[in-house]
Order: sequence, then C-alpha cells, then structure tokens
Amino acid sequence: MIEWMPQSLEVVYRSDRTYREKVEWKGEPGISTGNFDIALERAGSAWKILVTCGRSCYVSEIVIGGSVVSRTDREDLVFLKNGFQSWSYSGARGYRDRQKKPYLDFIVALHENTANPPTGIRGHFQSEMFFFLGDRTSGEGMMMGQLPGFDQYLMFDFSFGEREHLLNVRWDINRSYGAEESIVLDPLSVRTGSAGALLDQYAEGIRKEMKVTFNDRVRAGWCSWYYYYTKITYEEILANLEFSRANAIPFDVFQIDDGYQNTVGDWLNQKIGFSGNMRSLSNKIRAAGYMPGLWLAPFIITPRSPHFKNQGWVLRDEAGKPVKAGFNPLWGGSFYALDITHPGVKEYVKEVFKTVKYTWGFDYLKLDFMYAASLPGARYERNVTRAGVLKNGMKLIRDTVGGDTFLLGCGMPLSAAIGFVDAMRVSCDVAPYWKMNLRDRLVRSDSGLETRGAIRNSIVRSFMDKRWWINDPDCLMLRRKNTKLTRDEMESLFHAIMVLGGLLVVSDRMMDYSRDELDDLFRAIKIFKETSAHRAFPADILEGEIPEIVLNEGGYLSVFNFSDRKKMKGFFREALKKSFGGEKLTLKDMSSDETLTLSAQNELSLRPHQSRFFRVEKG
Ligand code: 9PG
Repeated sequence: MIEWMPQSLEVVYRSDRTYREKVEWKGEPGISTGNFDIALERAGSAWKILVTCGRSCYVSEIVIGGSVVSRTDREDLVFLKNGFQSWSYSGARGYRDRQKKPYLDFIVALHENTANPPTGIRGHFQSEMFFFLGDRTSGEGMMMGQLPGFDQYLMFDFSFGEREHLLNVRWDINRSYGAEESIVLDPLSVRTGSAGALLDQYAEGIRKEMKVTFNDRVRAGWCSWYYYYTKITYEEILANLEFSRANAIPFDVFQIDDGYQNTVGDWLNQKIGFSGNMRSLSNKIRAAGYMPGLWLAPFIITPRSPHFKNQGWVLRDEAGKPVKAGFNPLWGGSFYALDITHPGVKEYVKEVFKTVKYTWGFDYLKLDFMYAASLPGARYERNVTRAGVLKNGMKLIRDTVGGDTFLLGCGMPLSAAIGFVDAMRVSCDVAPYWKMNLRDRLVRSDSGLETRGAIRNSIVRSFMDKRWWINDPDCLMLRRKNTKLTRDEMESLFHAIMVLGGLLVVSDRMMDYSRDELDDLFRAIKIFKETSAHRAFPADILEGEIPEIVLNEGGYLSVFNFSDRKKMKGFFREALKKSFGGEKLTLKDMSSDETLTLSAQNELSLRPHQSRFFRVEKG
C-alpha cells in the first residue's frame, strides 16, 4: 500500500515583490487561495488543474505540498529519479543515499534544473517530469508523471521519512498572464502498480496522446567528438570518410561534431580548413553513401562571437547580468544563454538553419546545449514559460529545416523534446575513462561525464526508446589505444549499446583500427541491425544504483557488473522465463560462442566492470 496525501496548495506570484498564497487542500474539486481560483478535476488517474486570477498577473510557480505514506519499510523503499535533461543523473535512490550538490552555479545550469537542484541532503531527492516510488522486493509502488501538453516543467521534491515521506509537486510557470487568460497546468498522473509496467504505460500513453512520430531509419553512424574533440580538421574528416567508404562500413550517418565553427554562436563562419568547404564536405559524405551530419549549439553563445554585442540577444537575469550557461575551457571560458524570444535572435536562428540545411546540405543535425533556452532570465517575451521558450525554439528550427531533417536533441530537457526530435541523448557524455575525473568530482556533481554514468542513464531511460524518439546512449569507442577504458569496460559500453538498440554511433579515428578493431565494428553493426528493431528493458531497475540485467525483446540479454568488486550474478532466470517464455532457454555468448543452458543453479562470475552479452534461444 502506497498513497499520496496532498495537504496544501500554494501559488507563488510576483508584482512589486514575491507573494505566496497557501491554503489547505486535501483533494477537493475547487478552492480559492485569495487572489486565485483553482479548479481541480480528477479524470481517471490524472488530475487536471485550471488556475484563474481575473486580472493580469505574473505567476512564478504552483505547488501541491503533502506526503506519500507507504507500508513498506524505508529500508526496502526506492525512489526512481529522472533527471531534467539528457545529461542529468537518473537512477534508483534509497533513503541512505545522497545526491551531490554542485559547488558552482554554472555546473547546476549545465547539469540540473536550476529551479530544482540537488541539495546534498541524505534522503532528499529531486526528480523531473516523473518519478516512481516503490518496494524494491515486490517492484510495486506509485508513479507520478506529467502529461501533455508539456507547457511547464513539472518538478518533484521528495524527502524520505520513517513511514511518511514529504513530497512537493511543483509546476514551474514563470510567465505573465492577461486578465482573461487562465493557467492550464499540465495534468498530473498518479498510478500504482509495478515499476516496469507503469513506466511502459506512461511512455505509451504520451506517445499515443501526442501521436508522436520520428524518423527511425537513421541508426548507425560515425561522430568526430570522442576522439578529436575540438581538434577536428577537414583533412581528418575526409580521411575517416575515405576509410569508411573504402571498407564499405554500413553507416547511415557521418557526423561532424563541435570544432568546425569559428566559435559557438558564430555558426556561419568556420575555422580555416572548414571555411568555404561546408558544401563540398556534405557532398563528399553523401557521395560515400552517408547522410551528412553536423553539430550545433544554437541557443548558446561565447563572448568571442560578434553577435554577443547585439542589443538584447544575450539572456539577462532580473538584475541585468548576462546568464551564464556554463564554462568550457575548450571554448575559452564561460558561455551564455541567448534570449531566443528576441526577434533578432529568431531571425539569426532561422538564417543559420536555412544555411546549414539548404546551402551546406546537412540533413542530420545534433542540437546541443538546448537546456540554455530554458534558463531563468528576463526575456523579451514575458508570456511564455521556460518550457514554452524551448518548444517555440524547436518549432522554429523544425519549421525551417522541414520534416525530412533528422534532429538529435542533446543536453535537452526531456519533456520539451517530445514530438520535436527524431533521436534524443538520454545520458551524459561517455569518455575514454570509466569513472568521473577529478574536475567533476571536485565540483561535486553526479551528472558529470563518465562512461559508467552514461550507461546507467541509458538503461534507466530505455522505456522511452521508440516511443518518444530513438534513444541515443552516446558513442561507442572500440579503440584499444588512446583510451583509459580497460578491455572489460570497453566491452561493457559495447554490450550496453548493442542490447539497448537505440543509436549506434562510433567515435574513433578509424584509420588507426587494427584488423580486430575493425572486425569489432562490423560485428557491432551486424548485431545492432537485429537488436535495434526492438526495445530493451532492465529486469532489475529497483535493485541497485545501476540495473545490471538488460533484456532486448528481440531475444538478447546483457549482464553487467558495475561494481568495483568481483560478483556472482544468478537471479535472472525468472526474468528471462517471464519475457521469453518457453520451458527451456539456452544462452549463447555472442563473443565466445559458448552456450549456457538455463537452470536454477545458473550463476555467472563477473570481474569488476565486466559484462556478458547473450542471444536467448528457445530449446
Ligand atoms: C561538444 C560536446 C559533444 C557531446 C555533447 C556535449 O563544458 N561542459 O561542461 C560540457 C558539457 C557537455 C559537453 C561538452 C562540454 O558535451 O554531449 O556529445 O557534442 O558537447 O562540445
């Protein structure tokens, strides 16, 4: 038994200063806070909420306070947290866990929802868009989630107690309304059941309601980032392209990442080598049989861009200071958010995308650092929510490049991306190392780049794949040199990408491949052709910080050991029987061809960070 007990309703609004009107609310259909009338209607498992003021107002947020009461001992209770954007930490948390609070504001902007950041307090967790709370052993519990239209960001603020756990449900509004306008809050769905089924129903319900469509035919490719970073050159792109063509590597897309442009926010000027060559580059990629892909971060800008000085282009806070979107040494320091509601910025964005698509000929666009559109600030347009700003920006891009352009969202708040992107990064960046480096540990973030965290997010968010978009688990690196990943770690990334079946994008200097490495790539693409037709799901999503048993519905299984110690894994037999049926199942190891017949005694011994990848065969 698990139950939501709402207790209060609060409207936070601004005129000469910030006001809070809070009243008791226990589920009645209508209530007044004083200045605001609120109609709350329960339609099936969802709450529909309408707020009216009767005169013009600026509403900051609306909060339902209360608690969740559960009979499960908190030792066995798990909070499944979803991060704000692609890179933000997602995973299962218990009452003893602690989500790190970043030291620096720009890290919060880069990794989290600035309106709902981690607090660093033990047992206190934030989730965005949805969460699940339930019993680790039975898998049963409650899920709350935001439903369309996704006009606001919906934030959950959860604190473990003994039996009663505090929960604030917060709609981020931050926009002004005219006297005749009412505020339609995105509906809140509240359901109980088992974690896997609830996540599936939630994703499926949204897909159907929004009639989501996306291009699911572009699935394998090459990307320059994780070998070259910003040091990419025109010659190296062409050398990889030639290698790929000569070896007939069956990629769909060939994507140039960050590093070709003059500076971020100055897209129509390029570095020497790329300058004047963008069209010939896309022509050459197309001639090799691939879709030309290009990276852009259209909603941010560095002070080195000539547009930085344009009046009104850079987003400013209420005090008039430019809003920092992050700090990147590779770009020479701090970078800032653009006010994409400004008419001049809109014109520029349109011109950039027209040029990229129609003059240069790129059909696959990786749109990065998209969270910046939604950072808090004083915008030119005051009557749009933070989510609305990003959605309008996406609409502008989509309208400019047309429906036949493949859009990949990255660093992007999830709810605002549904219906706009074809694929979506659901994880932080992978890296040629397993665990977060010193810089990210020092700034205290759980969302910093690392291969391990990227795999965790991609597994936890696998239920979104092929429903809202194609999941991008970030790149595969097969190189055995120029990397700190051990063989076991490299294979774990390989197995995760294989079993998940979303996108497979390799990021190596392919000319350096040995025969074995090139064979790995061909093998990866071949297996991926089969797995990518199906969705995958973790069988143990509540069991630990990172699920370790992932099943692909096409009949594949990956078993991981994400811990730093040797481990015996042996409890996946039931999950397999449930998913694939059949009295007798055989597991065929895809690397060694070894076969295992499933029996109650089955156990796998796995080294730290090791994994195995199997085909599940009946009989
Ligand atoms: C290009 C990269 C790649 C990568 C993206 C994104 O400074 N930073 O904190 C920072 C965060 C993320 C990041 C790069 C820098 O990665 O996810 O695939 O396209 O941008 O710059």
